[in-house]
Amino acid sequence: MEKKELQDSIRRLVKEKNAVLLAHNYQRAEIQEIADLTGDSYELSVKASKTNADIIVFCGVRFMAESAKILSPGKKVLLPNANAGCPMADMISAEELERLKSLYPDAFVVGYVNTNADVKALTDVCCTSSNAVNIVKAAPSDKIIFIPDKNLGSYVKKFVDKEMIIWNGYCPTHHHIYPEEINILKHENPDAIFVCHPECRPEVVDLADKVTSTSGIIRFTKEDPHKKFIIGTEEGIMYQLRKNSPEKEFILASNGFICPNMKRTMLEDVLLALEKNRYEINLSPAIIEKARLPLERMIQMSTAVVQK
Ligand code: CIZ
Ligand code: SF4
Repeated sequence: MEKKELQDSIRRLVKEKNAVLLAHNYQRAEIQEIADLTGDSYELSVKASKTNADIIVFCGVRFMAESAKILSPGKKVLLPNANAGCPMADMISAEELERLKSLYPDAFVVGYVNTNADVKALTDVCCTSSNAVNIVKAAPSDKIIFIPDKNLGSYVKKFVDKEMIIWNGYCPTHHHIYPEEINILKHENPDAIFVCHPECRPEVVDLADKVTSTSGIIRFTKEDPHKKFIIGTEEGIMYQLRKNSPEKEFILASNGFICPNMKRTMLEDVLLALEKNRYEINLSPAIIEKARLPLERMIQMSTAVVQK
């Protein structure tokens, strides 16, 4: 089938089955083009939970579809490509977190949303890349276990005066971008602003004019008066940037800035997901109940900080 034919068939089924089609900011352009909602994993999960759809089709990676299920236990949640995982989320298991917690029983556990559901269930609060600093500041302890991303953890550490025990996980896609590449691009484009994601290594983050989440990058580049931006995050975001700011120029920090897992989902997978109700996310009620608490606490704590 041609792209347009596939897209039309998907849209027809989305409607027929009362589904909502979500696409993460890193998905292929042809998927973002037909999504009902695009965004970062957390905002997509929250927005989908507020719809009256019976089915959530989450084009992203597994932990994201799990978060959607945690916030919408009554809905069927489908991950169109069962192999779309997140290597960073897989870098810490529930057993490893249990062991770490037993070494620091008085620490407060802050987990980046990029964690699997059974790990989330063992955290005290979740955070996103845009609220991580505020969540750690608001945590009711001066001792923090931060999982799983060491790069986001060391970024947060710069802004808080707390003891932080940071897990050694990282996103292979963001971690493999080096400061040398950025320096060359900055030299070639002295009029460009460098915007990057905090999952990048600290030497890259240090070169940034703005550090924020994917949705933060889309918002910032739209509002900022500059005309040219070097983009330090996954390639899929270029679709949103060009759509939101067609008059501006965006340069991807590296040609290799591609997450293979985010690119696994193809239009054919989305069509089959809707035709065959696959691949359904199944989590035990106990995990859903436990993993929901840190997500809810994140909302309470980020609101508390904003009001201060
Ligand atoms: O949680 C997300 O959506 C990720 C992985 C990135 C971001 O900053 O939006
Ligand atoms: Fe995981 Fe990195 Fe891919 Fe995001 S970009 S899904 S953090 S591996």
